[in-house]
Amino acid sequence: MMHRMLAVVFLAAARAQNCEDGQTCSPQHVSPNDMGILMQMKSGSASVSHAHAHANSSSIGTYVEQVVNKVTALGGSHQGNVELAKEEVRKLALQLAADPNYTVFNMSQSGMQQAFQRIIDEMEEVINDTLVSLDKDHKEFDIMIANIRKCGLNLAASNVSVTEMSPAVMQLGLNHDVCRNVSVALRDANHSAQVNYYGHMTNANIPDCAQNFAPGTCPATQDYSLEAFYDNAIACAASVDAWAGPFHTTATSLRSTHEAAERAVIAKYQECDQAQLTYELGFCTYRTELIDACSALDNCYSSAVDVFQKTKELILKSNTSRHVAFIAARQVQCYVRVLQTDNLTMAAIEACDFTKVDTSPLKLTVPSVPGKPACDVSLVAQHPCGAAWVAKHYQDSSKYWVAQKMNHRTCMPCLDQGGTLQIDQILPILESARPEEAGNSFA
Ligand SMILES: *[C@@H]1O[C@H](CO)[C@@H](O)[C@H](O)[C@H]1NC(C)=O
Ligand SMILES: *[C@@H]1O[C@H](CO)[C@@H](O)[C@H](O)[C@H]1NC(C)=O
Ligand SMILES: *[C@@H]1O[C@H](CO)[C@@H](O)[C@H](O)[C@H]1NC(C)=O
Ligand SMILES: *[C@@H]1O[C@H](CO)[C@@H](O)[C@H](O)[C@H]1NC(C)=O
Ligand SMILES: *[C@@H]1O[C@H](CO)[C@@H](O)[C@H](O)[C@H]1NC(C)=O
Ligand SMILES: *[C@@H]1O[C@H](CO)[C@@H](O)[C@H](O)[C@H]1NC(C)=O
Ligand SMILES: *[C@@H]1O[C@H](CO)[C@@H](O)[C@H](O)[C@H]1NC(C)=O
Ligand SMILES: *[C@@H]1O[C@H](CO)[C@@H](O)[C@H](O)[C@H]1NC(C)=O
Ligand SMILES: CC(=O)N[C@H]1CO[C@H](CO)[C@@H](O)[C@@H]1O
Repeated sequence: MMHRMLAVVFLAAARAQNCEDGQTCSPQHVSPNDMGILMQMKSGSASVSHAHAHANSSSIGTYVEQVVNKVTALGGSHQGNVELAKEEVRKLALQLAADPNYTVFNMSQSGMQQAFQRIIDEMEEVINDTLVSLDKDHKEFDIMIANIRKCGLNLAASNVSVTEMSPAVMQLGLNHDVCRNVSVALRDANHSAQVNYYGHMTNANIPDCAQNFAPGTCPATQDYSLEAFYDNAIACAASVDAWAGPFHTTATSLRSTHEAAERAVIAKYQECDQAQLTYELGFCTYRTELIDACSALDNCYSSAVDVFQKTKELILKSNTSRHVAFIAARQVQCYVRVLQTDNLTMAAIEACDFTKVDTSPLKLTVPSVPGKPACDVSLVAQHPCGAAWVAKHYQDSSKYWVAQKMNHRTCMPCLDQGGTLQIDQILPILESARPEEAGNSFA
């Protein structure tokens, strides 16, 4: 008796709940026919005759059958329908449980087992749909994470050094410094060779007597006899002869040494100017590649993350509706099993509560977004021929060749974004640069 009272209260509460939901208010939802059957069920007597019992059992059977047909029609993949189906079956279970006369109706013999099984199967399909959808969402996450990672792979495949200055470009800078270093010694060698050569020529030390030879003649002096004069001329010629050979040998040697030294230093300057140009072009090429690579990474990464975030929002919504459908489907199966097994106790009905449904198969694992790989354009913030770049690479007196006041050629600036030379960068450089073909000055 206690049991029954409880059940009736529970049923009322369930109906009130349905009305609040705005889904299944009893007046609209339970047809007049259903209500009639319900009335019959409720007015049925515990001590009915066999005939009566049979007749009322049939009525209960008809009612159950109607609900089951309705639920079968409501079943399927639509999640809202699963919720409605759940309400119908739950209500049926509650109504039957509330009626002590129900015991005269044996559900397991009602010939509705097939219909029950169909509902259970349909709910299994709904559940399978949610699991398939979960799997699809996990695969979607995998693809999106792979796409984000691909941005980093593209960057690595570009072979551009993105976290430190390109070693190849640094090597070009070193080549240039080494060349200028070597040119210091060649410049000094040329200077000494010229000093030696000019010194030899300006201090010729021609024997004094040679001054007495007028052009094309022997020296003519009235004081001497012709013989004495000739003897003097021959003696003078001997001293000039002794002087001229070594003078000539040394002079030609010093001259060719100086010429060789000058050729060598000129060749080295040209080589160093070329090394400088190669360095500047190499730097600018690297700069363009780095900027392009970092900007490609930015675009790739931000759009891949954007896709991830937007899709994640959809997936989270889908997660919520999956849970609703999954739980409702499991509850429908639970209520139907209560009916199927003639186990219409409140304990059995309450065991079908949504809180009792195990949703662990629906666990959605949201991956975390892989971080953006480093790509550092600040490595090329200073570049040819910005003042800071030139100061660091060509004007830093801690460099041997700079301290030795070796000049460099006019810096070739990088192309700007539009592909043109940045003339305003050249002008200040021109002033500090070595004028074309002018000799290097000494300290
Ligand atoms: C059960 O059936 C008996 C006899 O048919 C009837 O007297 C009684 O009121 C019924 N009980 C309910 C709760 O409908
Ligand atoms: C229902 O029918 C089954 C099978 O005939 C029987 O075992 C069971 O006791 C019956 N239950 C009731 C409540 O009559
Ligand atoms: C649901 O999935 C399980 C396992 O994936 C499978 O065995 C079963 O046949 C499926 N049921 C339906 C109704 O699709
Ligand atoms: C990157 O470097 C590797 C090995 O040094 C080379 O095999 C590959 O072709 C390079 N890729 C590009 C795009 O330059
Ligand atoms: C240039 O020469 C100086 C002095 O010999 C030396 O200390 C320095 O390492 C050299 N620099 C390079 C780049 O070779
Ligand atoms: C060689 O040295 C001399 C003397 O310092 C200088 O005048 C001349 O310009 C130098 N030659 C070159 C090519 O630098
Ligand atoms: C998926 O939905 C369930 C039920 O609303 C919730 O408990 C769970 O936290 C959600 N999962 C994620 C990853 O948000
Ligand atoms: C009936 O329901 C109760 C409560 O959930 C459960 O413990 C019992 O096993 C069920 N009996 C059958 C035959 O399903
Ligand atoms: C006792 C009782 O209410 N019996 C009912 C059983 O069902 C028939 C109709 O099928 C009614 O006429 C009886 O009154």
